[in-house]
Amino acid sequence: MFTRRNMILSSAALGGAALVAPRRSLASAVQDQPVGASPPKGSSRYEQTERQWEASYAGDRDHPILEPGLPGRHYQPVITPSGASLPWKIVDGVKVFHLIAEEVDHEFARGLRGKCWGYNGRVHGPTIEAVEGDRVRIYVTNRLIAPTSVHWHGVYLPNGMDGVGGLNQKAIRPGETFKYEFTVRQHGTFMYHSHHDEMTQMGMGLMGMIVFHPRQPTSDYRVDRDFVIMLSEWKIVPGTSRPDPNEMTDFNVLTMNARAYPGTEPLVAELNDRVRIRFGNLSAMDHHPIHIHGHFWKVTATDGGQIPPPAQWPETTVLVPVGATRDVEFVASEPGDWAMHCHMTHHLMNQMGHGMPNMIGIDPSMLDRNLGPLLPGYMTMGHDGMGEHGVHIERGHMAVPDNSIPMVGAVGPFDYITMGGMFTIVKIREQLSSYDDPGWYENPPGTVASPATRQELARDGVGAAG
Ligand SMILES: [Cu+2]
Repeated sequence: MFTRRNMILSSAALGGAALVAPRRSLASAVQDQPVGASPPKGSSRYEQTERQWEASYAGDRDHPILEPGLPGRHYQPVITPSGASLPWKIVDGVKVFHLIAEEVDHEFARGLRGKCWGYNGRVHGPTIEAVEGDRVRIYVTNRLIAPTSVHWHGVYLPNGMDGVGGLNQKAIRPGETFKYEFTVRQHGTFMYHSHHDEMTQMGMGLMGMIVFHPRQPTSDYRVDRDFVIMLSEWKIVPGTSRPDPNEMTDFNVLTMNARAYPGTEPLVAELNDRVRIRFGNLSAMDHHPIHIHGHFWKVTATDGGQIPPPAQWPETTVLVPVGATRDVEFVASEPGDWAMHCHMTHHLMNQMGHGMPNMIGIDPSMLDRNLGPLLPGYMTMGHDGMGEHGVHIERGHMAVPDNSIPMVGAVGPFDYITMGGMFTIVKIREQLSSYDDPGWYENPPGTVASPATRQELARDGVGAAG
């Protein structure tokens, strides 16, 4: 229950004093302040509110270890498009995972590969899934050329398991295997990432998602499709394959689960499926407003936990800040191929979108004629925008450097799709025999925007050019 008192308590907890003050004394300090309509101190309603606050913010440090949660029985596994979940085994009632940090030859999209760092042969690392009450033991083997560590972002755990190199543990040297162990005391969407030489190692791809399922899910937790998407950004100079982790502003490969459109795998749902998408953002410098077409969603959780239903809010664009997760949920009520993408237009460009001169409105034909004898095949681009780049590259009119991808897009069912990067498609179909990619949507007759006829223009009194 959100009351004014809770809000005051929680905002007090966000203040600097909370870093050193024991929770109990902080709460009692706040008790002395007059707080409008909150229940009187000492009343049972007051104590109940206090307990709820403590429970929702502190979790249960003595959470019992329960039998390991099993897929299909205790939880419905999540789907990581273009990715996978990390396998585990049970040893004496403990769920045992093994992450191996290593160099990975990773494909961002057809035509662009990177020498990245990842886990278990993947960029990003596989999604770690567990259930509240699970005792988890996660081995981390370092096969990199540099020391590393793994931090479990948003997770309650003993301080020495938090994975901050130098602060909480010795860095894991190349060749060493460390062991992290804790009891899962919460549910929600979290992340893991290197917390040693962070700029370099996260810029190289050392990150992944964590999902903890509730032990006793309420009916509103159940969904039909539960997707996980990590947002990140890279700098890869066209013609090279090593991400540049020193880049600070000019990222040119923007990814969902480390894939750039057209490399992203679509999200497939059947009509009226309940869909959850768990976004995480570990980009170096950019927040990403992720927008869905044809629907709105509710923001249902952050990496601070579930938002009570009365406090959830509807949006069509959820801002996923750096270092945060956001869960959104919606009903797939509208059939079709719906775009879902970051709304920052520069995050919809693949490599080469940056550092271009502004040519809008300039007639380049004279320049091209003059340069033709010197540079056969030369074509000035950009005088009508960037949309034509992809088309020219796709048709072979324009060469691109080895190991690089066009600025934008891919061939779509109607025309060239002029978006790349942090873009994917939510495919909703009335009937599905499987959740495999169903291909392009077949629009019912008369439901596609098309050129107006002469008769229609005359009927509606709309003057047409030409
Ligand atoms: Cu973005």
